[in-house]
Amino acid sequence: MPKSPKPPAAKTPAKKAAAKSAARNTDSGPGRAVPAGGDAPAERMAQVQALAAAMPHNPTKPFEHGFASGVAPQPGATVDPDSRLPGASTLSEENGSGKTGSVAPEGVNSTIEPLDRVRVDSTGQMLTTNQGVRIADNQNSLKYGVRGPALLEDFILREKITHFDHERIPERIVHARGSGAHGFFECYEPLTDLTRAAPFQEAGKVTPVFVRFSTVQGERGSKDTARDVRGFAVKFYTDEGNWDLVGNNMPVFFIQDAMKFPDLVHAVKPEPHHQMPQAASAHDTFWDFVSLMPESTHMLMWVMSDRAIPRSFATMQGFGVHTFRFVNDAGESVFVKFHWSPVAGTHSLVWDEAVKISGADPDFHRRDLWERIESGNYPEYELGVQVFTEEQADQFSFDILDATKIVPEELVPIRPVGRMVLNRNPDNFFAETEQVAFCTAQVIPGIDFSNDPLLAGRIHSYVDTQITRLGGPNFHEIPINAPVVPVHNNQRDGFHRQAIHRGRVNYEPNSLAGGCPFQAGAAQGFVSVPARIQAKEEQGKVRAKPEKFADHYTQATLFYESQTPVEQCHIAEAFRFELSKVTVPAIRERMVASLRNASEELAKKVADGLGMVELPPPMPRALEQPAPPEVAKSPALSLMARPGDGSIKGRKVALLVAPGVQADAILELQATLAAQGAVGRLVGPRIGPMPSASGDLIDADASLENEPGFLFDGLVLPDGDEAVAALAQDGHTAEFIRDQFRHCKPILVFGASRMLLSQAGLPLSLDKSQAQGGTGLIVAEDGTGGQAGEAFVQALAMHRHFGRQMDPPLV
Ligand code: HDE
Repeated sequence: MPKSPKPPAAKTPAKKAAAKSAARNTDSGPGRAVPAGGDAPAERMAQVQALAAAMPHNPTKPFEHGFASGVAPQPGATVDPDSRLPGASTLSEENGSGKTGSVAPEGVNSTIEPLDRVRVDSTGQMLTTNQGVRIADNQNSLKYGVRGPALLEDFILREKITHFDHERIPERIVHARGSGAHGFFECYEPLTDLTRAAPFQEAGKVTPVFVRFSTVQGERGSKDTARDVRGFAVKFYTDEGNWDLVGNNMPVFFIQDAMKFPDLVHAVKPEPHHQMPQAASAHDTFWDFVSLMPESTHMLMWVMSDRAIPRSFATMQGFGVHTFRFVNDAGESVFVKFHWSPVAGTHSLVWDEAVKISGADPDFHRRDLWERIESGNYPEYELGVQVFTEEQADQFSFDILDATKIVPEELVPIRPVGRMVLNRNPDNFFAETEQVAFCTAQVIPGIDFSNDPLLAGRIHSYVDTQITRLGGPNFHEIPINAPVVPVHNNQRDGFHRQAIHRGRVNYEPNSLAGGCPFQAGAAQGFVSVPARIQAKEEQGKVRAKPEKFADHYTQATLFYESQTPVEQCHIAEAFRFELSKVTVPAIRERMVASLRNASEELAKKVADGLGMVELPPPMPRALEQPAPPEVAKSPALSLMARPGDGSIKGRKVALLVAPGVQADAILELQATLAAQGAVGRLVGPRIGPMPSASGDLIDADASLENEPGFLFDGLVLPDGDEAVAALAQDGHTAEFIRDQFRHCKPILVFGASRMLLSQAGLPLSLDKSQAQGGTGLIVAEDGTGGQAGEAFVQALAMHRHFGRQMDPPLV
């Protein structure tokens, strides 16, 4: 095995920064090999390149033909990597935990220890069948003579094809499209007075977690940026068993009773006759259903807001949605609601941008999560709890068992209790992210359920669906699902059983195994809270909802009234867009009639946008006199209320370049961005090296064509007459600039590039009074960075500059 040649090291800090930036992208790269050095992603990129370069062609190809070759196959060509780096699935494999274990031991398929037990590293190993038989020839099927018929006895071909034939499992009926990551939860302080749940027992206690984010409506291969709720499912591998907090990025839901879930999902999924549209709620059946289900109005406000098109999984909140219970050692219980808040703040896309991204990069969120973790910008969230007693709950104007209602923060404040950091990418998507099985029924001592009828349905549903999806009742043994504590019970059989139990006893009580495994008892085992049921004398078995569930609009109004004007605008635009896609006018009218009960202003705006001449009369309400709400406005419900830590980590900036570019300011800014955890990409008319104004070569790692403007969080236009002339000649440039402008993202314009702005039909300066904190359009008279660069970084940290927003857009 020849060794792959060592890649040359980067010589100047600018080259190092360029290499670092190029290595942080997973979708396109520079035209020439980046030099090694800098940091781990750059080193890996250089080593992967060297490894690939060491095998410029397939040297055994000529030996695949002819009878003589067939009876004496050649060994395959291999190259020794310079280190283990290029062979790893992920750079984050070094971040071990009690669940993930560590890095796969070299060349070993180990059968012991946490997940290392099943991790396989094939470095330096020969190809084998699933039975461990070494395969001499992986190129040809077995035939009778080189031109003869294929033989049935070819067990190697049949094994390979049979496995391939079965490589797909049924996808999740909802939340099929998802991305996952490992990480940990760390407790801030003991919550022993409230709960005996293992993760909350000591300050600094660390519990491994696996998180899966998802969209709901689309199929497994659908786009990431659909308008949709996002799943936010967390599996805590605690030392008292697994606890799954299977939440969403919105704190309420469409329906109040599990009985309606199949109807909701049938209505939102592609219509059954023609299977359209994919991953979209903008169609007749969805709006037909929800307009007949006014309890969905509050959730519709959330789904029509920018919450439904997050910028990143790292910039969205998560919620447990239902009311749960905390239970302490004494068996005392309080109600609790769970909230995850991203340290990076809550940031979203705008709709036009989301639509365009879904074409250019359907993996936008998956890529963002992966790249953040690979480059050490670990997504982090704070867990907060709202805790209240049963007596308090009885006084609220709404029912805490109703999943279409929030408990406003002004009524019950959120107490921060810990943080979660996602610091390791899965080694293998299928084995981990696809096979992970979350379940609301999985709780541990210290956590219990409320009587929310939606939650009750979920407690049944998850295991049930997983039995089909994962092929039988033993999916808890799949490594990603297995707890980190021992499992002992009398279950033995079923499809794909892994555990091999000693002995003949598989029942309890028994004497033949000394009574083991024996029940743990209240001190150590799970005990359900013996909650009182407030059954009235005259009430027996019944199919009905509690009275307060009938208030369908008060909190929809609260949400809308609590948004900033820009957010209100986006909500109206989203309703307008979605309802414009409905083909049946009566459905539109019904929805507007319902909206009138939540907000006259919103209903009017939507109706105007839909060309309705007259507003339909308000929809009759299920409850004419709802209880007066405790709060009329909750500023915490605005996305703008959580700008985050002000960092620019994980952001992507396009630095446009072309031959003759004044590269100094561009490279300086690229280095500044890299130092703050952002990625500045050199985007040229094509990828590859090009001379700068000073004659040095710079290397574009993305092109105007392969990375369009809307994929970036900010744009820098360079100085240099020749470069600007070249960019001006490429029609992509004006589109690039217009999208950045339209989506209200920061633009920095150096010297000669001012003409590119005018060419794109944009003003050189904007009325600053329109935009608090600046317009995000920074024009530097000359071609140097300095102050302009700093202003740009600040503008980037503000995310968007909505002072520029216009409906319809200016360009
Ligand atoms: Fe789910 N849901 N759901 N759901 N849900 C599933 O379980 C269900 C609901 C949520 O990343 C399924 O394994 C019912 C609310 C997430 O693997 C299924 C009802 C919330 C995920 C199921 C609800 C959620 C699921 C599909 C109404 C927010 C993805 C595949 C009673 C609190 C988890 C699977 C992952 C997945 C049933 C409503 C969140 C069919 C019956 C409310 C994040 O079992």
